[in-house]
Amino acid sequence: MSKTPVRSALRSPLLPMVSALALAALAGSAHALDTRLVASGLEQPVYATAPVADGRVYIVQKEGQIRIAAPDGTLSTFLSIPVARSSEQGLLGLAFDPGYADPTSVGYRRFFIQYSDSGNGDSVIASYLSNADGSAAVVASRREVLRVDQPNFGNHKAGWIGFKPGDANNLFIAMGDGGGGNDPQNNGQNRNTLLGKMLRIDINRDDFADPNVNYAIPGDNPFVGVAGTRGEIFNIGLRNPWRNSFDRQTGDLWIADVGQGRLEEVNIVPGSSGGGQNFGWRWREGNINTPGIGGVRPAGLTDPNFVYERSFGASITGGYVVREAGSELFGRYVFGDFVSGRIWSVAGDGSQGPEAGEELTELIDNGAAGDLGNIASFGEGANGELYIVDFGGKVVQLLSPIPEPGTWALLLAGLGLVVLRGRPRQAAR
Ligand SMILES: [Ca+2]
Ligand SMILES: [Ca+2]
Repeated sequence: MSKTPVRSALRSPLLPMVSALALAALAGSAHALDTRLVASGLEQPVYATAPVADGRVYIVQKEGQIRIAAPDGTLSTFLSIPVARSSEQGLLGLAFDPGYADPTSVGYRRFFIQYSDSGNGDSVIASYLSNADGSAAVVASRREVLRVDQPNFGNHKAGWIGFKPGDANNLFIAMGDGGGGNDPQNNGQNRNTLLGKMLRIDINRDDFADPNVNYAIPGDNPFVGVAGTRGEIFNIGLRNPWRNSFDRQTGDLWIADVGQGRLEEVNIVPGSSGGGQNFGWRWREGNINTPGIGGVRPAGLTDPNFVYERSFGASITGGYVVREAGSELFGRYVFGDFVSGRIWSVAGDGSQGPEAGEELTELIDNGAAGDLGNIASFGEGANGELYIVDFGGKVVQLLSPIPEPGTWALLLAGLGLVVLRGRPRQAAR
């Protein structure tokens, strides 16, 4: 595992003034990124978010619960529902309505989840309302929005849902290819199924008389009116886009698609794009023809922004472009890998893979919240705080990496030596 222990220190404008002694002291002590333990003792957490800046973090557990971590780490249960939970099934996604905290909004107190139906394993999007103080979901408020039939495989259920900044009407939904090796039903390229796609639906209108189907197809979706293509589709050719995010400053959609046997990949849909990209699965895995499947690269595919191979990890967990004010990682994309447990920051324009980025794993493990294991997800707070979700039962907040108090003391001691050693020369002039 490569290490970059002095990345913060090397950027300090003070360094040219500091003696070799102070530099050595700094390099020896800046081995951690500051972290805060949000909660521990969780059962298979897979997501974390905070819709309001009140100190509470909402954490999704795969087996069907949403827990609230209070500022002191105390846990309470916000929602508990039955879900199918074998393999990659479960309660997988959570998105608070952009109007959640606005009493004048149609989305006031509303949130959305994606989960696997406990009976037949279908992927279900449903909405709920919370109670007045946000401490518990109102179970009776449940409203089914969309249901996608799933084949009889337990894997590739994707799960992420989210809203694009500035667009309160349309919910984006990540759907995996339904599972199995090599996408046996070719769902990723089948435009008549919602599997293997990024979807975009209007949750404030209803095109369907069916009381259990409650959404509308946005008129500006890329395939509206195109024969043989479902209007809900925003992007095609995805395998298992487990964790994705919008850059809250640019509106870019970062899709992290889990690879099969060779390559993990990241794709960016620019904020200005109306969608319609074909990201290639199952013909393409990353930037190669899928071994055993692909022939000649089909025309019109969009290759990933970057890929990585098995020496880095085996299941990408997409993260966020950091937009927390004051963070030294501001503008960089932070993501990880579930299997290797490694975490990187790379350029915020998608031009770098992990080999060209900065590995943060060791720096985070050495922080106050301790070692992380399987990285299941990242999450973002109301002010852009970055959370890291450890599937083993922990959520950690990555604090803006500033030197620790002990580092500053050593740095100042080093500066003092410089000043003391400089004085006689000044006096001699
Ligand atoms: Ca309806
Ligand atoms: Ca692809």
